[in-house]
Parts: sequence; C-alpha cells; structure tokens
Amino acid sequence: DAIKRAAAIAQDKHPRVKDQIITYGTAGFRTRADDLDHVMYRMGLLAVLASQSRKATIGVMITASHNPEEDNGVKLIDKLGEMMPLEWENYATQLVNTSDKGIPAVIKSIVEAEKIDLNVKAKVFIARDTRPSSLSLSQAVLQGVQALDGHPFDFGLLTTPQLHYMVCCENTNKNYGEPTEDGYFGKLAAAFLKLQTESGVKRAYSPKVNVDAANGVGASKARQLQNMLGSLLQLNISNDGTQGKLNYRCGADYVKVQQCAPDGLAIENGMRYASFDGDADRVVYFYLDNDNKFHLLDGDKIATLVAAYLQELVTGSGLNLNLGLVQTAYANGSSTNFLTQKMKVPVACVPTGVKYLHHKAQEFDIGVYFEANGHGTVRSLNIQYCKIYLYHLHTILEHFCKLQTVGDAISDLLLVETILAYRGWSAVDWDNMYTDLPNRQLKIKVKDRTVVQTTDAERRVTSPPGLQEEIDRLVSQYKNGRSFVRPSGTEDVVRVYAEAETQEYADRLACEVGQVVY
Ligand code: NG1
Ligand code: ZN
Repeated sequence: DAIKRAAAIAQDKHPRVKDQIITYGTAGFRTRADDLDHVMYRMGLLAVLASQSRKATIGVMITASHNPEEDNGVKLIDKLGEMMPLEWENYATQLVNTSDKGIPAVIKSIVEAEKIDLNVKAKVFIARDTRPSSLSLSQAVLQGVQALDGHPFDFGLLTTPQLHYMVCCENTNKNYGEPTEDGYFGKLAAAFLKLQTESGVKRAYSPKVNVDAANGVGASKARQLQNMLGSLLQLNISNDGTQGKLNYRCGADYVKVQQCAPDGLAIENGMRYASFDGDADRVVYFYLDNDNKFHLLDGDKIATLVAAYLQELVTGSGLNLNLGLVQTAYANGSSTNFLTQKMKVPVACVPTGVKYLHHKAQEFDIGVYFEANGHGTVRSLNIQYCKIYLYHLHTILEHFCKLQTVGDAISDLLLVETILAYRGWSAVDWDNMYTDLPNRQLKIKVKDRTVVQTTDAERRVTSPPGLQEEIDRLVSQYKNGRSFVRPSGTEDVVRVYAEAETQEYADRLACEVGQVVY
C-alpha cells in the first residue's frame, strides 16, 4: 500500500544517512542544508497527513530565514496560515528521527492518534526561498507528498508570508483574496493606493525608500510590488542577490544585531532605508543623521509608530475598542516606557517567538505585536465592527494585516509608509518619538544551553542556581541598567541582552553578564 511504498522510496531515494537527532523548533527544522534531504521528504509525507486530518490545504515552506546561506529549514503552515500546534511539532520530530524502516510505524501512530482518513484527498502548497539548496530540497518535499498520493502545488519562489497568504486564501474559499501572486500584490497595492488617496499625503513626505533585500527572495517580490505602485512609492532595491551572498553582512538581522548599515548600498544622510531578512518576514528601518551617525528604527519603533497611529484613529472614532501592544523581553526599555506612560497604551510581555505574540495579541480588540528584530503585525478580531465606523482602520487591518500570522516585511513596509505619508514624517521625525536606550546583544557558546531556564517571559533565570542573583548584582551597578539571558530556540547558544545609560555601559554590562553565564 501507499505507506509501504512511501517507506521504500524513502530508503531508496531519500535515506536518513546520519544518526543525528534533529528537532522541530520555533522555526521548524533548521540546520545545515546537507543534512536535510530526508527531513524534507518526510515533511512531504507529514503534510499529506496534516492535510487529510484538517481536510484542508497545508503549506510547506523551505527556508532558513536569516541564517547563513549554507543552512536551510522547513516548516508546516496550518490551514488558516498559522503555525502547526504542538502535537504536530512532536509528530514531525518523531517522523524525521526514525530509521527509514521505522517510517510506516510512525505514520500509523499519527493516523491513529489523529483519526485520519487516508482516503481524503490531500493538497499541499510548497514554496521556497532563494538558497542554492532550496530547489532540490523542495523537490524532496514534492516527492514525499506524491508518495502518499497527495496533490502538491509548487509555487516556486515565495516569501514566507506569501505562502501563509496562499494557504489561508485557498482554505477560506477565496472570499478573502485569490491565492496567487497577483491576488497578493493586487490587494496590497490597492489598499496602499486607497489609503494614500483618501487620507492624503503631506508634502513633506518623500516616497523614496532604499531597500536592502538581504540578497534574498524579498528583492524580486519588492520589484513586483513596485511595478504596481508607479511613483506613489519608489523602492530602490539593493542586495538583490545578483552580487552578494544571502544574509552575509546585510539583511534585517545583521543590521539589528550589529547596529550598523549593511554592505552593498551607499548610505547617505537624508534618505530612508529598510532591511528585509532572507525570507522577507521581518523588516527594520535605518538612516544616517547629519553627523553621519547611524540610527536604527527597529521592530519597537515600528510598533510604536503603528500603535500611536491606530490609537489616534480609535480615539477619533469615539469607539470603545481596547488597543494594546505585545512585546518580548528584547523590547527597548524606552519603547515600553513611552507606550505605557506617554501614550497610555497597555503593553504585555511574552516569551520570544511570533506565535506567543500572535496569541497574546488576540486578548485586545486591536493587538499590535512586534519583536524588536522586526517580526510582527496587527491582530484584530473586530474587523467587521470597525468597518462601519473606522474606514481607514478597517482598510489597514483587513488588507495589510489580516492574513499576517507571522509578520510580513512587504506589507509592514507599506503600513509604515502609509503612516509616514499621513504624518508627513521623515525617518528623523519618526525616530524622535522616543530615544532608544543603548543596548547590546551577545551570543555565548556553552556546553549545554538547556541548563539555563527562565521565567517571567524570559526576563528572569530560575536555573542554574545563583545566576539571577549575580545578574541582579551586576545590573544594580548601572543607571537604567537591565539585562537578561535565555537559551536560543534556533541556535546552540545562550543569548545575553543588556541595556544601560550609554553604549559603553550597555556593552560592559552585556560582557559582565556573559562572563557569569559562561
Ligand atoms: P532565538 O534563537 O530563540 O532567540 C530567534 C529570534 C526570535 C525569532 C526566532 C525565529 C532574537 C533575539 N530571537 O530566536 O525573535 O525571530 O529566531 O526566527 O531575535
Ligand atoms: Zn524570516
């Protein structure tokens, strides 16, 4: 039968050659591309089961986001564009780590646990980023889908959020939009145009944005968008993959962590810049001031810009809608202060990982959520209610944000530009909302990162004993000092974050905390 045949193909064409355990983490499976062929094939099999279980189309995205070009990864997308629930992450880990011969038994146990009807027609959407390894890995997924008699549809190159959009549109009977690239870009471009025409563009606004596309898939996609926008928005795209290497000294993660401009573009003062990551689900902005000093406008600055604007719309409408912001421990302390004290916007803090932010955001009528690194969007469960009273708010939520269960560099860029145009702001004006506390992030290689355990949305350490007391002691020596450590969910490191009154102090505090972790 199909299961036996699938196992035979696994052994023959996609064997598991190394006896190494790999787990489905926050971002799916992610490791060196060379170790992923059998993982991809088996994820194709699992996608068929997921599709049969859900009686819906399931997505499989091949990318390792901001990781180096040599890495790759894969994650499943559930029927409404969300991440798969924990049980399915566990099934994925089981199926990937069994021997080739063990495949039928694991499949049968999943079929039993989820009461799957193997006769249901399965449909799987597949897409990939621009890594050299992605094409052959996506073919392994495709063969996995076919081995269990599922119907694969290969979109080729897409950004991660585009695939989320396709899956969600397909499963909502297309009443939201067409599951095609034309559908996606058409929707974004139409909303952008409409907002610009109806709320007006202040003369001080310059529609020129320089985009660092991380040498990834975001470059060609941003060009497709540009073609639909004419002169309303002028995207000048660098790091488009024709010369540089993916994510190497460029892209959102590099710019955020190194706090400097990427290679591959000539930065001038007076201009506005945006950096995407390798699969274009994150965006950060930056600029050079008149003294040629680099300024970062990260996820916290985007969240603040968006929350303040939406709050204005809500207040203006007189409606009783509660608006809140969700952040992680990495959010700059100044942003949290500004929002809670000046703007009176409630702020919740959750552990790292978009799925926690996305989930928490639903506790508000309008929940803005962003990680400091530029991952985020707005979640609103009251769109129908807003529609009648709040036309602009509705357009924003419905067209830029509704299908973004992970954040989307392209739609977030349009959202930021909409607000800047409405306010007539430059990057400097936006940056002046509040001043970031100087901060530093470090990675520490340790023998076993799982020894570090945390509580209180990762802001405090519970293990090893004594570590939190040491951190408290160090932090108390710095004015406006704050620091925490946590094990990474995507790399074999412990991350250290510190902020303080000056850059020198933030650097020093991060170093000192790093030493006690080590
Ligand atoms: P880890 O490695 O767990 O810190 C990183 C990012 C997350 C999220 C995930 C998934 C930081 C500090 N962490 O997680 O925000 O983006 O990767 O891609 O930026
Ligand atoms: Zn990404």
